[in-house]
Amino acid sequence: MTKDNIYQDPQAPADFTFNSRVAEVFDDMLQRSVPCYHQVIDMVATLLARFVQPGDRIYDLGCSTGTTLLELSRRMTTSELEFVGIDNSPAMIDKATLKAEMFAKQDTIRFIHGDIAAVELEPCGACILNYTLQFIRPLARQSFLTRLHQALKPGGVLIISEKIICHDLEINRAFIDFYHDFKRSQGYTETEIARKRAALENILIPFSIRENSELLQKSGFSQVETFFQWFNFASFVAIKD
Ligand code: GEK
Repeated sequence: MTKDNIYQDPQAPADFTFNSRVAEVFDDMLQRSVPCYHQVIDMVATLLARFVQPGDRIYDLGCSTGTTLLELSRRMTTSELEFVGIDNSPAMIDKATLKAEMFAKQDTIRFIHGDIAAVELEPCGACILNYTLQFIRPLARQSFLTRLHQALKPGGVLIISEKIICHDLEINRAFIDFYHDFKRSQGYTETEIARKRAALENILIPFSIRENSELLQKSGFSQVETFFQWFNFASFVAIKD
């Protein structure tokens, strides 16, 4: 796995983009930047095993290099599921496609280049949006989630993981400090942490748990629960009635 040292470079882009340089180091970047990344995938697999039906289509929206779908397809082999990953970064889709070929999963998983806020979604049993809604413009989020609600079959499941903010400023500050401690423990320097933070300003826009839950409810999901939280990261599950 290629090591992420993008923000050691003073010439790194001022605004974060999912270009080929990022795609190259992305698996290392996510593991070292998203607390409990693999545990969350594990919990997603557990939830899906419970809620999806044989033959269901499972979308991973903002699938990046395909890690989640590769893991799901490895674990959920019995019920003939159709796995579809969509991402608007060509470099990510190229990498995901290569990884699927490497693990002989090219017949089980389709990776599609497209804007998740615009592509036509076919009826599905599950939608996964891990660490991706935060990159969709806040004003576009509700209509986007409403489209996901429409695409899901009754009983279908939506899974969302996000970086989150807290309404209490002191708690918010503490959670961000704990997150930066985590990044230091993963080998990132102060400069890398500060540069990445500046590059994500106005690009990654986190909501609170309450705002995300309200957004999901306004988009048609009456059942919403948090199934995981690590300080300023949370995962939600919502079921379509
Ligand atoms: C994982 N879920 O491994 N349309 C399609 N893709 C988009 C859009 C959009 N409008 N906006 C952003 N992306 C993955 C990690 S990363 C999270 C998701 C992060 C894509 C973008 O290209 C990138 O691949 C992904 O969403 C976000 O669990 O980098 O913090």
